[in-house]
Amino acid sequence: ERITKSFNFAAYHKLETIYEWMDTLVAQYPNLVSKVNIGSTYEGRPMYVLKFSTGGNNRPAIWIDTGIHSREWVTQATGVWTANKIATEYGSDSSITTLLNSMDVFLLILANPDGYAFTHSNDRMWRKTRSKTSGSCIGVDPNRNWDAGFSGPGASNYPCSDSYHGPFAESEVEVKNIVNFIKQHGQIKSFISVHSYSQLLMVPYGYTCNKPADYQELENVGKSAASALKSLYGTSYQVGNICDIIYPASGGSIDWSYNYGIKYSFAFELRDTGRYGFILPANQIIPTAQETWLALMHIMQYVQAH
Ligand code: ING
Ligand code: ZN
Repeated sequence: ERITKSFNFAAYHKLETIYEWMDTLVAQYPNLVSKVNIGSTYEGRPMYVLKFSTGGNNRPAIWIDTGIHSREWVTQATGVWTANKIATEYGSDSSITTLLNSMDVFLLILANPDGYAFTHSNDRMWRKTRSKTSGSCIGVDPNRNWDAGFSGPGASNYPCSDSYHGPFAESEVEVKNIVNFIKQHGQIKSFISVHSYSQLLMVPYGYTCNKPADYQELENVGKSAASALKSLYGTSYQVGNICDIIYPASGGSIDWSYNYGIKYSFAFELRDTGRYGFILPANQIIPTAQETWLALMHIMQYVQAH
């Protein structure tokens, strides 16, 4: 109890600290939170998904990942805050309670553990995995490596590029582990991937500017979620399809999840719009997480009702 209570949610933490904190959360809320090891990374680190469940048998579920790009530190920090929010307020917050009485939530806070460790040890601006393919450059962009328009527009063939798509789709074990988990689960109704920065709430597609069949519904949900987010601190988000709102980007996770059949596929770009960019001051972690929570909750409640 003491460890969870004394954890500083307003600071950026190393991988080991976050992994230890996850254990304290599971220990404190054993009937609600468990840890699922979905496989190991290229460098052999475990990938832990926090499962929030009040029972049932493979209930319909929400997937949320943060930190697939390791340098986007406010996303992993938001993941930690969000996990704590869900665990501590189940039973008192009526929207969390109602949600978890019919659905499960899976939260992968460190979607790129090797990259995250590297941002602490060597290069704060590292984005990719740490896999070795050919030549001297290291790493693949794990958000260009999914099997959706793979190697198309907005991805690089060049292994030294920050947007290198990799030698083949799902070449990155971190991506493959997530794909295996989602397929094996079979009941994921919403797939939400959290990036920073730019203050955007995006829906498919990135590999084409053609809009998906469900575009209008997704845009409407996104706009309502963005207005809920804005209600707290006035932070403005734009909402739209990846290709039009940011840039063409192939091999992205939410394009894969949408085409796989998970209709409610969204990607966030959290604060800010560039003043600090990836190096967002730690005093913005909690406000960012709090406002993002309102958007996440809006999406999750919509999914629950549909
Ligand atoms: N932006 C995302 C990127 O991978 C994105 C934008 C999201 C593209 C979802 C495709 C799918 O480039 C950042 N900041 O990483
Ligand atoms: Zn990113």
